[in-house]
Amino acid sequence: LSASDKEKRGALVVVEGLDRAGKSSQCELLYKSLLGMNYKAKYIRFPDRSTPIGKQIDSYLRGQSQLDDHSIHLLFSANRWELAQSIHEYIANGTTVIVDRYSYSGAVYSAAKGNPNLSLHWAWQPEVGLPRPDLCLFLSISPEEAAKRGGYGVERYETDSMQKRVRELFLSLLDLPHNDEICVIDAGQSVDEVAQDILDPVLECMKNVDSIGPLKK
Ligand code: DGP
Ligand code: NA
Ligand code: NA
Repeated sequence: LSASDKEKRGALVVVEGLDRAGKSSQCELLYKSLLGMNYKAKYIRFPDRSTPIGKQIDSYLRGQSQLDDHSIHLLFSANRWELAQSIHEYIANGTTVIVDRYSYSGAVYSAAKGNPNLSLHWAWQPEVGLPRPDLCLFLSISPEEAAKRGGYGVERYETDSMQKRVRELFLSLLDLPHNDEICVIDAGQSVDEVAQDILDPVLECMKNVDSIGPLKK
């Protein structure tokens, strides 16, 4: 690494997509690639099921508890806020943070439930002020293709109708002005091809990091 690379802050890179788009595998590959290139990197995923709030979310997702739609929505958001300070700290010390799901999943999955009192706009508001990603990689795959990958599991949102609505809402969110840093990746390709498509924009983004700001309305 050059001297100027060492002084730079880390980048905040978010990976988003439907269930079974390959996010977690790609996050791990990206994490290992960056370490292999001697960059400091950290991999985190949301929901972080290890915290007390995360345990409530885990129980909800596995169908072991019922919660009001707004209530669970705010818990997911609170789970991101729990880690906001440590994300800032990692980035400040030069560590690039790779995040498996973030505010985009947060807004989209809740709005996809079709509750008339829970719009995408409402769902976005608790995210305002969280560390704003430098880059969001959207792993794009059709719900049909995703479902073929070993089938969905038993968790709450893993149904065809839910995934279809989630995809439509993801696509509508990509057009909004707070998301100008989005990069759409064809996640229907092989694991290696997807990894290659991801690495270039991430390295480019790491070169160009500027001051970090908050997510906007
Ligand atoms: P994962 O562990 O990545 O498979 O995510 C668990 C499930 O939770 C997945 O179906 C997506 C959903 N999810 C992730 N984040 C949020 C969120 O902030 N809000 C809601 N409603 N759902 C979320
Ligand atoms: Na899942
Ligand atoms: Na995943």
